[in-house]
Formats: sequence, structure tokens, C-alpha cells
Amino acid sequence: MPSQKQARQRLLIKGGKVVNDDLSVVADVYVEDEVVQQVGPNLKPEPSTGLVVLDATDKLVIPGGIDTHTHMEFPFMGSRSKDDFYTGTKAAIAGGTTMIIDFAIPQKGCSLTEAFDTWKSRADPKVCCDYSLHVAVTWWSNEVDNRAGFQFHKLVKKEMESLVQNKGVNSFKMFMAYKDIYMVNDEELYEAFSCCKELGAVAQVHAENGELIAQGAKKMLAMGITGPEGHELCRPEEVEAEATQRAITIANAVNCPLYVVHVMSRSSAKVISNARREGKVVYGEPIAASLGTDGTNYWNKDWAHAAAYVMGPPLRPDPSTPGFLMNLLANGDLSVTGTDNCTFDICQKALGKDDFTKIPNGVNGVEDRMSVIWEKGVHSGKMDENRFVAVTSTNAAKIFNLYPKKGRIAVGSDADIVIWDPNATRTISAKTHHQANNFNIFEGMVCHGVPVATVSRGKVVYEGGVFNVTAGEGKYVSRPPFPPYVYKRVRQREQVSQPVPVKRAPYTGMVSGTSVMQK
Ligand code: URQ
Ligand code: ZN
Ligand code: ZN
Repeated sequence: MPSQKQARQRLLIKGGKVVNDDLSVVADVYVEDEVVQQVGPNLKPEPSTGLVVLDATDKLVIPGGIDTHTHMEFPFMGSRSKDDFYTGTKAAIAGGTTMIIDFAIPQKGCSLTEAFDTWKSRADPKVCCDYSLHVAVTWWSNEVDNRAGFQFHKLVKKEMESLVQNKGVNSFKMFMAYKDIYMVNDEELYEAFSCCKELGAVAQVHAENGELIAQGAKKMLAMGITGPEGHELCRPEEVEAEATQRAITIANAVNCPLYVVHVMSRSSAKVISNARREGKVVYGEPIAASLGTDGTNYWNKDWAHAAAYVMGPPLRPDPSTPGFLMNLLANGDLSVTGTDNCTFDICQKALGKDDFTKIPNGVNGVEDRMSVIWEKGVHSGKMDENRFVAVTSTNAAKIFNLYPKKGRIAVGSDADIVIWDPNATRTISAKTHHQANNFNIFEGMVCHGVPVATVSRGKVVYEGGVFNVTAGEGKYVSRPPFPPYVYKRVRQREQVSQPVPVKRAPYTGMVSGTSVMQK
């Protein structure tokens, strides 16, 4: 038996079809020291001890998935999300995802850097695959507090700068909802977007009008609607679409690239699609939930079932929504997929049994995203295998400046690889999933497209249903600023769209009753 270290060092994946976002080719892949060394036909590396061989005949060999949006062990709404960085990343691996990007979220008035450090110290000892962290900007201040040790706290801009320069953060999320908790106003959005632009970061928004949600929730409760359906009724599609449009307008005013997280509705997706057609640098992220299920579940007679789907923005009751979002993902109007994996079990959800506003928001997805997208996107005939790779890993890697180390199988890339059987099927169920919660929003869905083996940095961490993971083996991945995929366009736009003053003769008439002196 090869030792753990040797097994990690040399790997040959034989006879599969290597699929990148731009090309598919039948080839072997040879990996050494965590990195792809060769891609080509009939590779014959030295057969010495420690060479692990995986047969991929009749299978696809794809870059490991990148889940752009997770919340592991997140303290939220009086509870803490059930999947921690161990169960969450283990479940990710079982589903063919080899990297997650989670969110460090400070309370209002608290240090962004401390939040980052807290999240990193939670993740480091537990992660089974690579990860990175977006940071949320939940407040703004330009105030300088001169008390010793506080200088950095009060200057959010300085903290953002330091996170970019010292901690490898290149994306910041702003919430337009969760009033009084995380929500920022338009002026704060303007400041945060301007700062992102200056630093070469990608601005992300949770786009919902938080004021309208607060009013809508009061109205529903006053009408006696206390169940999960109230969650959707108090924040209909236009609440999401309005905020999406507003965020795009503000970002465009400072020429900041914008990334709209968890796109949940047809209306919001259309706003993004129109903005892209107008040349704005905006990216939309539908999630496994919005592509795989819908908001009719909020009207389920079983309270626990309905509550399990509560998340913000909500799933939409229009059953054509998932198909519509998938069409836009296939044609390029939407760019990447995450999950917003933020799991709470039924007991935790029951905190809101008498009041939907108290149901912890969040659903599963990190394990099932790849299969759901294959089933609804590729198996349904909407996208090909290359577009599948683009929307499950490559585009994320490009937007967040991880490419081509991640999101591609090529010489020099990290050996994050999945052997994918497009013909095998599996049925999703909470009884068999690896996530920590006791409900699965995709329960009973039969998916074509199954990960047969998952390789993380050259180590086979999952094969045929068997894990070989170690907590803490994943690495934190730094993301440098100014991702060229995003910022090259931003700079080009700037070159052609700088306003110039109109040249005109000086005004020589009356000003408030006095004549203007001429030079
Ligand atoms: O809004 C989010 O992304 C987090 C805070 C909670 N989960 C959710 O319901 N979307
Ligand atoms: Zn959000
Ligand atoms: Zn989220």
C-alpha cells in the first residue's frame, strides 16, 4: 500500500474525456505534487510505488466544482448553521466540489479584519478541501477614532484595503436587506463600491429592498399570516428586482464591477441580463436552490416542510422560474453558480413556528449543486458539458482571480479534478446525503451525472462512495486584486467613458444683480 504522502504525490487518470470550458479531448492526466504535470494521450509515467491509477474510460474528467457561496457554522438569527467546515466540505467533496468560498460577516460596528480572522480560525482546522473567504461590509464609517487600537476599527476603508493587501480578499458583500442587522443604505453602498473599485475588488450584493421587507412582514403578521408563505408574500419578486436595478445603477456610477449573489427570480435575472446587454460589468449567480426547486413549497400543508425552504431572497412560487434561470445560465446572461448553503435542521427552523420572520433563513445545496445543474442544465438539453464546466468552476475562478490554478485542467493547474459519470444516476435524499441537517430541499430528485471520484490537490479524497479526507487538509486560497477577467473591461470602459467639460466662452452677464468683471 502506498503511504498517504506518496498517494498524494503521483496520480494518473487514464482514458477519460478531459472537459474544460472551451474544449473536450480524450486524454490522460498525470499529477504530481498536487499539480497537473501532463495532459495527453497514452501517458506512461514511471511505474514506481506510489503511483495511483484511476480509470476514467467512458467518463468525463472535469475541474473540481467551485461553490462561490456558502455559510458554514454561521451564527445567524439566534442559531448557528448546522454544517460546519468539516461536514460542509466533506459533503462538497462527495458532490464533486473541491473549493468553497464562504463569507466572513461582521456585526455592525465591528472590525472586518476580526471577522475574517474568526472565520479563518473556524475553517482552518476543519476544511477537507480548499476554501477562501468573501468579507461582508455591514456598516460604513469614515470617522477616525484616536483611542489606541481603534484607528483601524472605525475606518472601514482602511480595513478593506488591509484585507485586500494582506489577507488575499478580493470580494466584498453588501446586504441591501436584513434591516438593522446587516443592511447598508445607498450612501454606504456608494462608498463601499467606490472603495472596491479603487482596490480592484469585486463588489457583491444581496439585492432585496430591506425597508419594503420590514413593512411587508408587519403587514402579513397583522393579517394573521404567520406561516412560511408569509416569508415570500412580504418580499415579492419586484422587491428583489428593484434592489438589483438600484445596485447596478450605483455600481455603474462609480464604474465598479458588480456581482449579484443568489439570483432567485425571473425579474431580477432580467434586470441583470438587460444591464449586461447595455455593456455594464455585472455578473449574476443563481444557486442550486433557485435552479432546482421553487417557492410553491412555502404553501405546503406540512409546516416543517414549508419552513425548510425559507431563505432570502425566497424561492419564487412561479414554477417556471428554475427553467428560466437555467436558460439564462446556458446563454451567458447569468455567469456562475453557488448554493448559499446555510443549513438549519427542523428544530432550528422551529424558532419561527409562530412567526415566519423568526425562521432561520437558509437551505442546503453544497453537495447537490453539480448534479442538479447537470440534470436540469445538461441532461435537459439546455447546455453542453463545456458550459457546465464554465458555470460550475471556470467562470468563478476567472471572476475571483483563481484562474487557471482553479477551474481548469491544464499543465500547472491545481489537481482539483472530478471523474464524472454522465450516465449514472442517483436519487437525492436526506437519508443518504452527507450534510449535517435532516432535510434536503431536493428530496427525491433523480439526477443523471454522478461524481465517481473526487481529487483534491492530487489526493483521491472520495471514490465510489468512500471518503479519504482529513480535517484541516484543505488550504486557504488567497485571491489577488484586479482579476483581469473583470478589470480589463472596467479599464477599457473607463478609457472611453470619461466625461469632459464643454468648452464655452465665459459667461459675462448679470449674476444676482451684479455684473461679472471681465479679465
Ligand atoms: O443572505 C444570505 O446570504 C445569508 C445571510 C443567509 N441565507 C439566506 O437565506 N440566503
Ligand atoms: Zn445574501
Ligand atoms: Zn448567503
